[in-house]
Amino acid sequence: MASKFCRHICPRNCYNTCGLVSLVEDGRITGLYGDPAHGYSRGHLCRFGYRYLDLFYHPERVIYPLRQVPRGSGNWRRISWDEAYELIAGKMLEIKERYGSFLPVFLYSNSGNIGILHQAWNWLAQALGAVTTATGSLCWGAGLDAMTYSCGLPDSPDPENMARANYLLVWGTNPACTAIHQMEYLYQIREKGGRIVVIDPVFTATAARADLYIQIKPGGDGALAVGMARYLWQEGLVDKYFLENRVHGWSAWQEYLAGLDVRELEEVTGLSWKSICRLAEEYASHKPAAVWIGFGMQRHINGGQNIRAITALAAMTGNLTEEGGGVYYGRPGTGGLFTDSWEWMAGRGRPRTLAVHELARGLKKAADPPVKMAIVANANPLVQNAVTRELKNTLGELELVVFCGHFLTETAKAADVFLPAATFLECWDVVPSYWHRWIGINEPAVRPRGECCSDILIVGKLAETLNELQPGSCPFPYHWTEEVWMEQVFNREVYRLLGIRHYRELLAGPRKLNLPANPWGEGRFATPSGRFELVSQKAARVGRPLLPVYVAPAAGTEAYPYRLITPHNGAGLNSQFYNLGDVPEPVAMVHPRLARERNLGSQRPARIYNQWGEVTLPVTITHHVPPETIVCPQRPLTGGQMLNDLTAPLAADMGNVTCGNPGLAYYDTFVNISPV
Ligand SMILES: Nc1nc2c(c(=O)[nH]1)N[C@H]1C(S)=C(S)[C@@H](COP(=O)(O)OP(=O)(O)OC[C@H]3O[C@@H](n4cnc5c(=O)[nH]c(N)nc54)[C@H](O)[C@@H]3O)O[C@H]1N2
Ligand SMILES: Nc1nc2c(c(=O)[nH]1)N[C@H]1C(S)=C(S)[C@@H](COP(=O)(O)OP(=O)(O)OC[C@H]3O[C@@H](n4cnc5c(=O)[nH]c(N)nc54)[C@H](O)[C@@H]3O)O[C@H]1N2
Ligand SMILES: [Mo]
Repeated sequence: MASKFCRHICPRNCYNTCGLVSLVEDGRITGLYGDPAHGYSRGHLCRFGYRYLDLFYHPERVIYPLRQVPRGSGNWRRISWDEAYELIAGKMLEIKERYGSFLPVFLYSNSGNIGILHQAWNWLAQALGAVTTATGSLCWGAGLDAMTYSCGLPDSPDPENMARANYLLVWGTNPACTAIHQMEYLYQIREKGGRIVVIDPVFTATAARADLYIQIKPGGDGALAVGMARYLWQEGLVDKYFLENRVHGWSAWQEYLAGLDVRELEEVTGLSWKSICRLAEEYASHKPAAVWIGFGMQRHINGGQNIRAITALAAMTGNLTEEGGGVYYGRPGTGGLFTDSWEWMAGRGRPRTLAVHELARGLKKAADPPVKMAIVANANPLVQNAVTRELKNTLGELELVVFCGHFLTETAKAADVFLPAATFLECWDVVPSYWHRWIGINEPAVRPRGECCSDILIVGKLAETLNELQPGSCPFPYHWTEEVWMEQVFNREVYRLLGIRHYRELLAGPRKLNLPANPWGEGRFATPSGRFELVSQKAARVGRPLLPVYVAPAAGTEAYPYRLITPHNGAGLNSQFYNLGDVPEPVAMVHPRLARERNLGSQRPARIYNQWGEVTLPVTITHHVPPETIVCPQRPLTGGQMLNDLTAPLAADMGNVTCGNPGLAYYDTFVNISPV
């Protein structure tokens, strides 16, 4: 029996980006394990990683191109790839003929697979130039901008070094659910006597494992941070040398802190002044102290500003540059590291960009020319984006909708054509992490199932068809094989940082980028002043506050008084893995007081509604959530319901600088609830 082992990197949009090894016997993958050579995941996987083969060989996986006539009918039939490409390319060219450019074609790819070669659809958009795309991040844009204002570049220390901290504030992230391998480093902090504090409106699985849990009011983080800053300043618990030599704007910041109204901070945070001071005292007296700023915290209209205030604490105490200490957030994976732009991308006109937080509105309103066709790949916007019902209606009005993915998701069901994508077990790729520094290679273990094809080769074939139908219409290099693409994206700088000369060397095992453990360890910042910036002219120029002042959180209305938080779910990853079975039913978590107020019964269905939509879910009554907040961990629902029907198309305060448009304030959605 012929057998071999192959190396992989999990390409899900996740902190962990684990290494895997597959066992292939007679052309079939028979085993999948954690790669012990991966220095961050160290041979471990998560509950989904261990089940990839069930997904790979899933009976419902779509492995042939399909066409649905009419759209939405469920009447899918198998078509050939040639038919699919000709249909799509033909429509694109017909549109171009009618409107004079590809601008009516909307190309949308998100984070289904974060591998570099899975940027394929974005690269196609760049090759075509004048198309319609979406910018802004559903994920982490507000925080990236905040880090840019404070520190110059969005970057983060090596998370393995977190274990060296003696104190850790886990602020608005729930790693027990969303970053399972980082928990190991958290436990190391505790084992050596360090302290872990969780700041979250919800008593999470991570909070349950902390030394101290602080239940903050949602969006009140900036108020807590400036309150702590005031105490540190008043008590002289600051690093004077650092403030005088490495920080821009210290005196302006002191003036602001002096004028703060303590009662107001108590009101906004829901915490007593005494407990705010105690937290500041603890934070300042343990060195090195680290803050892990989560993505959850920035999904608010004041999220970016709140993060600026938190980074100020690390600067004031000098923790920012300490080994193990400082602020952890994340680092854009490509970050200029891998090559992702080429000459052939230039010169075809500029794209029209729609803000992703209000995509439905943008698509509908686009005029001169209107949007007529959509290609959606690597994404499930009818589950994951805001106001999903509106988005569905808008897609329904287009002339052609193309979906590229693995399963008949909500978005796929709204398409005319389904293009079956290969999975990471069937194609080449390199998948950098936005959290740790390990880089591994993904090699195809087996040929793609059925007629599946990797995204990069699908895009290539589409480009080739465009050129066949109209020579010169698409400069995307369709003759490049996956291996040529790999050669292209790796460059001398990556090779230098990895200490290798060719990407194939990574088949022997992942390697770690040779980067400083703390990007700010030397006290140098890529800001205009070269210092950590409390005062940011860059922020002021785009209408953000000059200083990291706290901005009031969003509030409900009389009609919709309760906040709906839809955090990431331990039962799946975004909309993925819910088709594996053994998944707990979706629920709405409410506090006993709210249950009494609204007459809600335990496990009884309740209607949750606002101006955008409604869903009906069974209620779980728990003290783990605050009384004014309903918590529904995000996931696809069944029976045609969509949680994100409720999600308001609301912009976060930041995101434009790093992502081209603001992030989405998912957790500033307000609803009402009543028993059914
Ligand atoms: N309510 C609420 N909504 C949220 C959030 C929230 O906190 N609350 N969080 C937001 C965040 S942080 C994010 S990142 C977004 C994520 O939004 P998306 O990136 O749209 O979400 P995914 O569910 O990961 O959908 C990816 C789709 O890609 C497909 N896919 C996987 N691999 C491949 C591949 O190799 N090729 C192709 N073509 N397709 C593939 C999957 O099958 C899946 O259908 O959701 C956002 N939505
Ligand atoms: N199992 C699993 N893992 C995942 C994902 C998944 O869906 N499932 N998704 C991946 C992706 S795309 C992302 S972006 C990350 C996200 O992972 P996280 O960084 O953990 O982000 P969230 O789940 O959005 O929110 C984390 C916490 O923030 C809290 N929070 C909400 N509002 C506030 C606030 O105003 N202040 C404070 N202090 N806390 C607040 C929420 O209650 C929640 O417990 O996880 C990744 N990993
Ligand atoms: Mo995300």
